[in-house]
Amino acid sequence: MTHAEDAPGSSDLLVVANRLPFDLDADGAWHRSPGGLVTALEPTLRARGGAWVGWPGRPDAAPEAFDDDGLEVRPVPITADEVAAYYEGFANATLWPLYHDVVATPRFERSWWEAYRTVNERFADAAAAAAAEGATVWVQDYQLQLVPQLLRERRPDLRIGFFLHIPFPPAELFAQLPWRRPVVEGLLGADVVGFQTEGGAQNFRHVATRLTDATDDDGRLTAADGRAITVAAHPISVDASRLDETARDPDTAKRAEALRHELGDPRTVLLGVDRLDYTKGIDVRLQAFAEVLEQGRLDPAETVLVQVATPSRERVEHYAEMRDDIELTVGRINGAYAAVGRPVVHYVHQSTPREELVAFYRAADVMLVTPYRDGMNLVAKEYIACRSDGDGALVLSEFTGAADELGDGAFLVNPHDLDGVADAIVAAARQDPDEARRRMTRLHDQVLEHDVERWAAGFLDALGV
Ligand code: GDG
Repeated sequence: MTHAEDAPGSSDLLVVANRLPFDLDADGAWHRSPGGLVTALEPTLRARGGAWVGWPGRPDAAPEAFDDDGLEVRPVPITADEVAAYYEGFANATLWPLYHDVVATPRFERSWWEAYRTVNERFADAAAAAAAEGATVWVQDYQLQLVPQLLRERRPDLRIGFFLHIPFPPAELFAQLPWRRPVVEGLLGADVVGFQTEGGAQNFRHVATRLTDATDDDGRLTAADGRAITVAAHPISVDASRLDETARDPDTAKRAEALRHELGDPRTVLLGVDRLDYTKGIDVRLQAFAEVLEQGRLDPAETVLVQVATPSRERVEHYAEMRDDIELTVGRINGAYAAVGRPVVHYVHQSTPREELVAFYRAADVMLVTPYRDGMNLVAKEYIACRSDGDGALVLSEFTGAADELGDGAFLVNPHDLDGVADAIVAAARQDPDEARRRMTRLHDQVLEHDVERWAAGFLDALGV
């Protein structure tokens, strides 16, 4: 590992994230894994000879750094034990449930915390080694909250930003964390700390002033050492113009039509697309749908719900349980309402190719996004970006970051209120077509304007890049 006394690296702009934009396979070959973050940041990083520091996704692998067309790729190795303790443990069984309103009970394990600290130190070492004198480093997400401070200790010359993709919880919940103070101090190592919503930013300011000597002056924190820290909302978005283009492609329209046909040409197609995660409220939308069918408000002979539930974190305890519950519910609904060969719920527990997902978005009359808590929820924005035709409707949980921006045009629901979700499903499925078009056109314009590129530019601007 390289420490501060070594010569600085050569990158002026670095992204530090748990994962690299490439996956390493068992044969040692790299495969691109293009997410929204990568799409948004790659052009800027390449233009500036930037670097990406992250884990290659394979335990115990320690591949060499390499250059990919102007982007320096710096792998950080993580052992299998650390994956279990740092990633599956502290990140996904402690922080994830704690930051999502304790929807599941967080586990507080001292050995997980130790591993989290060790791995955060390794990321900070790797970033410190790659950064040029005075470089800007943008650290991503809850897996790496200690990195800003650790990096500042190693390289006080750097400009450091941090963005949290998930919600930052209210002080009363955050206070449960036995390591609450070091986590806040970790984040306060940054010059700019960004959140998805103003609510998250407020929660953080509150926690920071309560747990440390930082003071808050109208959104600008001053840390105990006198440094000014900007804390603000930077709502993330999607690569809207590319989605819009794919959705407008005649092949997509054809595929969407074919999908509806394969579903039995129903009058109404409802759609859910989520990582199979207990925060996403897949259970509530299934229950609400079942009630709507039971009450005869939608006819099972002419309504279909497609739920794409992408496999996720299968080695984390709560996830396996939740999967069983959801699959049981799907079976029950089909048992009660489907005709032979005509399921009312189509459940896909597989990763779906991007183009196919866009065709699903185009085919769906109603998109169901019902998380109990979600930092932003990109699926809601992707659906809207794909609806340049002005059709479709969005049922959206008020507990998503997306609701802050899209609340006006969506059918907002409280996912804890089953009656309310059921009413919204029916209202969305049966809304007046002219009113529907007005709503969707407004939403589409909003998402196309506020896309992920704008998000990245806004954050980098706040960092002074
Ligand atoms: C975290 C925060 C925040 C899903 N299934 C498939 C697939 N997906 C894609 C979606 C979307 C992404 O995964 C999921 O993004 P979300 O925002 O909905 O949720 P998280 O994964 O929980 O993301 C969240 C986000 O970070 C960004 O800051 O919005 O609040 O929790 O892009 O399309 N993509 C493909 N096949 C699938 O089967 N190709």
